[in-house]
Amino acid sequence: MIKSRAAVAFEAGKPLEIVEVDVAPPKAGEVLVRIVATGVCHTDAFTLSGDDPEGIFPAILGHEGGGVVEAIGEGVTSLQVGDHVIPLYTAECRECKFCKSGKTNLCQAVRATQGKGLMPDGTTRFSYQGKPIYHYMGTSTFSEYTVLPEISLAKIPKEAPLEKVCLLGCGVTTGIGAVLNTAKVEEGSTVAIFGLGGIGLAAIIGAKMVNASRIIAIDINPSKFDIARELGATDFVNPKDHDKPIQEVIVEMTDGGVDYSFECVGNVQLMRAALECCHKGWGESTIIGVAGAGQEISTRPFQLVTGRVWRGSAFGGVKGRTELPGYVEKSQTGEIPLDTFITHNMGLDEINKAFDLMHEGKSIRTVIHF
Ligand code: NAD
Ligand code: AHE
Ligand code: ZN
Repeated sequence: MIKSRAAVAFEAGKPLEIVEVDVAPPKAGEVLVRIVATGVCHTDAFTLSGDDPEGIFPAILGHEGGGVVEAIGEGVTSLQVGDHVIPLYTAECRECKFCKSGKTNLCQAVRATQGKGLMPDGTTRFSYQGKPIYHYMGTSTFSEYTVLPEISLAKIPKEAPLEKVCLLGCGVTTGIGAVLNTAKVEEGSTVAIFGLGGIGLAAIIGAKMVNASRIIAIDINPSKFDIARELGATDFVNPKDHDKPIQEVIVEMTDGGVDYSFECVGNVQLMRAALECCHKGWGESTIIGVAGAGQEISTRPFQLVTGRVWRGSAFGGVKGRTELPGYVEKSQTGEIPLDTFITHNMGLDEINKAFDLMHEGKSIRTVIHF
């Protein structure tokens, strides 16, 4: 057992508490990681709010980390002590039906236990005062030390700054990947991006990478427009400035609708708008935002009958162990400007402030340093 400073979510809807937890050593096929830095993603806030059907408490949240391998369990072959890694909430075993399909990044090797807050053997490595603390998304990066399956770690070059590339563990990769891997946006396309947080802004980078002809950035918080412009957005729309439904505004701006849209908020009404602002005959809308328990999407089936397509994307369709090193490289060459996303840096003790800044619309990403 080792001691680890961690931000524990003891109850839904309550602030995280910084305590010293006990971390058990890695078992077979597992790896102990010292987290150097972690981003805070809206999904952490979503689960803390109690809206996540898979939310389980007490747990150690966090899924956007960067760290160093401290110890390996029996049988671990792809990682060594000292390796730099990014934890993956979407594992990549390369052996399951999903991995072998060539059609999805949704490896299912450890997904069932991960959703229950447990390691693959059905137990937890975290405890506090002798009582179990659950894992979260298989990553639990809000802890100085965490344990993950070997297949849930992407090895990255040691030169890459962990306090920046941690953002590739979720938000930045998700937005870019949704454009490149899920929607496969082509050069010259028109694109609408709903929500300009870490995910939506990263989707703008993806759209710029493929030379989209128009990138329409939509947010009810106009303070997000400057960064969107810096990253390559060409048009800016605040739904609050319009009396008519936002899909009608976009359709009018684009001679019938966009080729591709992305919902990066988690609002089911906005998901409908994002679908309905797509061009008749071919427009495709990708849902990235996560909606709470009991929420459902709706539209007239005629929207699909007449050629629009509704998709969804998890972690941008990215296979982490295989593809993340390439994303890290792009961040080092500046093609993925991670600094633009990091609006705040702070220590673990201040982590609740990171959640406040997100809810107040004042941050894009806060990086927590251990
Ligand atoms: P964020 O809070 O940083 O950004 C959300 C943005 O949406 C904010 O700028 C906010 O002003 C804007 N917004 C809110 N309501 C809006 C509305 N009605 N119209 C237009 N804009 C509106 O969040 P984030 O970290 O960027 O995450 C965005 C969503 O993506 C969340 O639901 C998160 O859970 C989800 N997510 C999904 C994946 C995935 O793999 N599918 C990965 C990461 C995050
Ligand atoms: N647990 C929730 C859904 C949460 C969700 O959709 N998670 C996204 C990642 S969000 C990262 O910030 C995801 O990848 N889902 C795929 C998966 O396998 O979890 C619920 O509704 O039960
Ligand atoms: Zn996330």
